[in-house]
Amino acid sequence: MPPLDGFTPWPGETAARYRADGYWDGRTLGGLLRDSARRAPGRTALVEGERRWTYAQLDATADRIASGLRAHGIAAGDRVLVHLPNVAEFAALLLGCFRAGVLPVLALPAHRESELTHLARLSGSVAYVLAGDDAGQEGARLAEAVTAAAPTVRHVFATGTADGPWKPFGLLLAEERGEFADAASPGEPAVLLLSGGTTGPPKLIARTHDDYGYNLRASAAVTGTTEDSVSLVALPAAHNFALACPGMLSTLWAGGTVVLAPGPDPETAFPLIAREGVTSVALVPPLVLAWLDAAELLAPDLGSLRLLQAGGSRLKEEAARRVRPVLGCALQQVYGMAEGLLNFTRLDDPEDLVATTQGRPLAEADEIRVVGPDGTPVPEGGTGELWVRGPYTPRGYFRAEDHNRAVFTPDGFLRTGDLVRRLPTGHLVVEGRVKEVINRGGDKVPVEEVENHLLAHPGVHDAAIVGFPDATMGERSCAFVVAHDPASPPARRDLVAHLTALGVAAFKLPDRVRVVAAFPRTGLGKVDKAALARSLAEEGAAR
Ligand code: J2J
Repeated sequence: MPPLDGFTPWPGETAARYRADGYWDGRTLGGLLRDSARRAPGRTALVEGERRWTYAQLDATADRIASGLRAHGIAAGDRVLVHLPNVAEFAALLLGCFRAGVLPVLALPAHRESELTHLARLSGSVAYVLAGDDAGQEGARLAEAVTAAAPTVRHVFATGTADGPWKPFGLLLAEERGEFADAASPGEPAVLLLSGGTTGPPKLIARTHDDYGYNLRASAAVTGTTEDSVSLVALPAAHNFALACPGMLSTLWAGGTVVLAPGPDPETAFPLIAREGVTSVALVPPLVLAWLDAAELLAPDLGSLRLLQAGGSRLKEEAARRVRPVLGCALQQVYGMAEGLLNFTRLDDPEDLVATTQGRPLAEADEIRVVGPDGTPVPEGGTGELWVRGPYTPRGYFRAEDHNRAVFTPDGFLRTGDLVRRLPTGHLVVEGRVKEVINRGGDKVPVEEVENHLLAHPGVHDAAIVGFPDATMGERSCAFVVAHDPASPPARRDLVAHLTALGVAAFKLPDRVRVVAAFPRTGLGKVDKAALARSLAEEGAAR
């Protein structure tokens, strides 16, 4: 298999060190399930609704999918765009891909034509897999849009029973023919994850079997995930947090049980927790708040729950301190990124650290710098941008050379764009960011991408998006617009319809729109977004 072009490997010496120190163990992600299945074939691996799979059954299904991919001419090194909710097919497909050396490209369920066509083209995917039933007509539109925009896409498969411009997912399941010989190489990319937001169009991050394998094993260790664990996957499993920290894959590596929830709301999750004896779950902060409020109201049976992980955006201290008394389980804060670096509060950390910090790095080998605007370290305890280099933080985005030159330092540090403060214990507090992303309760709104979409509206002369504080979501988005014709400026309704027609994920739609005559400018002539944010704050105060 030729090496994948567009992937930036770690330098040879660094890679050798990670291998020698045991971070990279030379195994493949396809092997992780095989090992668990050999240890305990009869244990329950996966639960989705009324459907259940033992490890032996899931393992055999992964083999059948690996063969099915081959039967459709999908070879090792090929990419497949995966756009599925939390259904068993998602797990089976991923494991089959790993075994076949095929790279899943993980789109989020909320993504629409705009994101999907971009991801299909960027990755050069040969197939697109979507949920046929749930999406109905929408699914047909997406399938047509992706195949029309990305000529590399030769196959579309859909789960469910609805007819559409696709083949049924079941065709990917070849007849059982015994164990599929693992076709992957540990040093090569295993999966392409979507970045939580950078400048310009969405970026992908290629994670290797070696690096993601470490991510899985170490996440299991730091969360106490074992074969006795029952992990509820309530956030979209396609997101790094719910996929591998520990989420779905790390739990399977540890031999525990994965329970896929159709949604993260308390009404769905609480009965599942009681029914399946769920021991851990990962949530974004707005959901933590929703769970806390619902638990106070409903007094559900959450007796089995031992750990609630909160991450994706900053959890307020007040919410953090309610977790144990209200939900009866421990809290773990997680500050992670699809780019690699993960920080966790530890299970034996003092309560104050758990309530007030976003954790410390997972690996001893994670090299952390906290730097000022000039790139030199800030004094110990000061706030600065986090730079990182380490055994599960790849050295470049996938096929994004120009961007990589701007975002990675010549010696391989990723400039995360997050502003952090480091305590003497090594714990980090996320204080803000310098990157142009709005963190809407864990959903990342890529500002530049949405601004460009707004500029395509005939009534928009110029557009600038800023965040504003929100008690539940942490932040929401406001689009400031300069109209082409000040006498008839576009309304929010028009702009939302425009973005929806372009196929932009719903969480990127601006929560507010403000029409202005001109943008305030900084001394350098750039749009003064701080001034725009202040004008929103004044508006709020004047109410
Ligand atoms: C503040 N900001 C946070 C936190 C992420 C585990 C957990 C989260 C993600 C994730 C992930 C934050 N407090 N606790 O992949 O495995 C913001 C930062 C970060 C960006 C990454 C995981 N946790 N953030 O959120 O790739 O700004 O990953 O750089 O979606 O989310 O976004 P994403």
